[in-house]
This record gives sequence, structure tokens and C-alpha cells, in this order.
Amino acid sequence: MSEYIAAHGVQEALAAAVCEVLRTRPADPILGIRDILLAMEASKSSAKMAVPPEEPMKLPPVSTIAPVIDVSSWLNDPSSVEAQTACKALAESLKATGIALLRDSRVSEADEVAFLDLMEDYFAQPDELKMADVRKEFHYQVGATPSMVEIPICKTDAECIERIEGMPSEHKPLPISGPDPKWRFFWRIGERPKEVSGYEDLNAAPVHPAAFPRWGETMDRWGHLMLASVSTCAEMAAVGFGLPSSAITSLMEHGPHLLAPTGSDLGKHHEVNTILAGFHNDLNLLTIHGKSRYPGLHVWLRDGTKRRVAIPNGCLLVQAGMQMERLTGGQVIAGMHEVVVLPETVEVAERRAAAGRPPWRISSTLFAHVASTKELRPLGDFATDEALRLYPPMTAGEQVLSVLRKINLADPSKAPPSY
Ligand SMILES: O=C(O)CCC(=O)C(=O)O
Ligand SMILES: [Fe+2]
Repeated sequence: MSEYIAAHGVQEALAAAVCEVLRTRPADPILGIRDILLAMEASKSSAKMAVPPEEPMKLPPVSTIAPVIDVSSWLNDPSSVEAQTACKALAESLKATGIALLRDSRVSEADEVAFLDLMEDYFAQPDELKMADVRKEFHYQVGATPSMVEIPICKTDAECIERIEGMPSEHKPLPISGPDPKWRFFWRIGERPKEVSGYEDLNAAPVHPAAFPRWGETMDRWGHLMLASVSTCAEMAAVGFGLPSSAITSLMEHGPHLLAPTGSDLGKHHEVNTILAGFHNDLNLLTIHGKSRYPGLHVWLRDGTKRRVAIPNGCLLVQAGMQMERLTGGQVIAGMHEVVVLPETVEVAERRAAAGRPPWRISSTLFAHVASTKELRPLGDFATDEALRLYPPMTAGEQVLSVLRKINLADPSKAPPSY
């Protein structure tokens, strides 16, 4: 900040920040001004810096570009000016960056701690025990996915490969060599559909790991908090887009929402620059993350710049997925991201191991989905001829299965002829 002020003078820096804050964050002006000044400093220094890809920690954090949206005004009184302004700021953030940072006082840190501890203990079990929880026949969409199964979409997708080739070197992801070393556990949050849908594979019965009698309670508690937060985000985004507040959440009812922690064994994968999850975007509607104990997640903004994720305390990170891109006809782009081992990731692993905890990096991730039988088509004013050409309507179930086939989770040989 001092660098910016030195270059431009206090008055110019403050005037620019105040204008921006009054436009986007009238509810929280002081924090807003701080964020804007930090963002100005970050964009100035990142323009000067040629960051080699092997030094990712020099990237500015994502909190310098996305405003923090407090959902309390919406929860207290959706019709208030404050709430409506927050909705607009949220929608703008999603359109401009594919990302939103939320502050939601309903989300409790103690519940996240219980969830992260449980998942560390789960993933630290011998592989043979975890293999009992794998449901390959359901495309791994419940239970565990072993390490080295999921292949990042950008390993094979021609469009994505071309996109990477066109990136300046300081924003390129680490080159994907093969499947991801991360494990994963999928735990469904919310009711499964009762009617026969044709998408039973995507809505299968849950898997309870044998050694954890209180599994469901801990997972449900954290999962429902995250789902509530991401549903509020979907309502506010809809309003900010000029749509009815339920335009997106009505599609989410009975959706296969998945609490989806990844687990990466830092005891094994501790070399800096190891890819834990290669460059990809998510196939669902919105992905919400609590704060992981370990750094390593990088996200790309719509303009192609790379940021490291440092979630401010008490906040949640939301990134748009492919279903949101379809519903908005590309006005919101499904955000790209990767997870890599950074020097700081190794330091955390060493500290956790010294404290007697399993050195596994857990992500606190929930994938919110559109229900499998619902149609994905550009909503409201997003439904231009061009958008409909680029995003032809299809059910969410078809869309999910088609991506699962590309990332080695569903068997491509069982695809219907049109895919
Ligand atoms: O591990 C993380 O932090 C995120 C992993 C991820 O991108 C995913 O699960 O799709
Ligand atoms: Fe992801």
C-alpha cells in the first residue's frame, strides 16, 4: 500500500478507493478501502513482476481481487438496499472473476475443525481399508476415489490444452503428467430424489466408512452449513443477475450435492511443485471451500491471471463450475484451478506431523449441483441465440456423465452414441 501511495499520492489513492467502495461495498467501507488499496498495490506489483512458474508463492492472494460479500444483509432483509447492493456486487464478482468470497456467520469454525480432523484420520488409514469404500460402479460419485484415478480434464481436452499453450509463462499451470495423486471422499448432502430418473448412478446410497461410528453426524453438520452458504450465494447471485431469487436454487432441489474433501498424503508427496490436482475446472454448479489447513490451491480469474488462494479468516471461497457457465450462457466462466505442493505446504505438513497428526492435506470442499433431471439452459436474458448455440440445452445428469467420462471416473465405452 505504501508503494502505491508513494507513487500516486495519498489523495489519489484514497479517492480511487472510496469511489470503488461506494460503488461496490457501501455496507463495509473501511474493510473495502483496505481491500481496494491492497488490490491496487498487488496489480501494480504483479504487472512489474515476471514470476517464474516455479515460484508460485510470489503470486498475490485471491483476496486482493474479489470483494468479501457479507450475506447477513440478505439473510436479515432481502429487500433492503444493503442486501440488493450485496447481490449486485456478488454477481459482478462472479462475472468478472468466476469467484466470490463470502462472509457467513452461520458457518462455524468448530464444525470445520471436527470435519478436517475426521478426514485426516480417515485418509491416514491403510489404503486397503479405504478401498472397501470405493464404488467404481457408481463412477466414484459416492465413497472414496483412490489416488491416481481422476485425470484432470486439461490433460486430454483439446480446447483446454490450446488455452494453456496460449498463456504467458508466469500464469501457466504446472504441466499435467497424468492422474492426480489426491484421494477424495464424496458424501452426499441433502435428500436423494425419490422418483425414477434414469440417473440413479449419480444419486447412489451413501457409504459409511466402517471405523468411524460418528461419520454421518460430523459430515452432515459441516456439509449442511456449506450447502446453506452456497445456496444463499446462488440466491443472491440470481438477484444480482436480474433473475428471480429462486431461479438457480429451484434447480438445486434434490441435486447430488457432494461434500467432496480431497486428501493428499504430504508424507509421500512432499516435493515442492508436485501436482496434487492438475489444472481443471469443476463440472458442477458452484464449488464452495472452507479454509484448508494447507496452502496449495491456485485459481485463475476470467482474464487468465493466476492467484494463490488465501481465504481471509471467517470467509468461504466460491468458484463457478460448468453448470453455472451454461446457466449464464458464458457470462460467468467455470473457474480454472490446480493444487500443488508449495514450500509452505511442506512446512504445514512438518508442523502437523510434529504435533502427532497425519500429514494429509484435506480440502474443505462442497460441490453444489443442479438436480440430475433438470435442464441446463441459459436463464432469462442470458438466453441469447449465441448463448443457446454455444450451450445447447441438456439435462444436468447428461452433462455430469459426459464430463465424468472425460476425467476417467465413468467408463467412456458405456457412453450413448451421441457422446
Ligand atoms: O484440494 C483442493 O483444495 C481443491 C481440489 C479440487 O480442485 C477439486 O476437488 O476439484
Ligand atoms: Fe476442482
